[in-house]
Amino acid sequence: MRQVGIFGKRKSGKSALMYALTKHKVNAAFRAMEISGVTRVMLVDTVGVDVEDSTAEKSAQSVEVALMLITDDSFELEMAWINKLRKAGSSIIVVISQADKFSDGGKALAAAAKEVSGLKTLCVSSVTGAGVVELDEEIEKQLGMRN
Ligand SMILES: Nc1nc2c(ncn2[C@@H]2O[C@H](COP(=O)(O)OP(=O)(O)OP(=O)(O)O)[C@@H](O)[C@H]2O)c(=O)[nH]1
Ligand SMILES: [Mg+2]
Repeated sequence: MRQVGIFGKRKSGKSALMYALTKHKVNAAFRAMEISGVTRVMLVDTVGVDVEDSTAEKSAQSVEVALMLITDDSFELEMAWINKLRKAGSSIIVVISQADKFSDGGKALAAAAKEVSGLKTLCVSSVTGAGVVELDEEIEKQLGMRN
């Protein structure tokens, strides 16, 4: 099955994002009566990239699209993982996670991350739901499921 992996440090919001994306997917599928959209792709939650022997290491080899979560401006470790994922052949989307915690909605951090990584960067909050639809659309775009 095609896999989309969720990567990030401990407590960066990986599991919450997985739940938010899944919930959005299921709701959208029921609206469209198109359940295939839910089952075609598997979302993979991983153990923090800052944990030794992280499951992220194994997942990095098999995901087609990787979401790399960033929550603050020290994202050197995330950048190292981005390079690793690139080498493994994954497309990568940078996610400013827990965006509701920033007074500017994560915009400044997103600009910095985009500058450094050169990658598509989106601000998402699993609590308010802000950015979830846009992220889902971007994932589908990277998977070639939409233009
Ligand atoms: N305000 C806010 N809090 C969030 C958001 N997403 C997650 N959290 C909180 O952040 C904490 C960690 O979230 P998790 O989703 O468990 O993070 P994780 O990356 O899966 O954590 P580990 O699996 O332990 O590495 C929890 O207390 C969540 O309630 C968000 O979008 N906004
Ligand atoms: Mg988790």
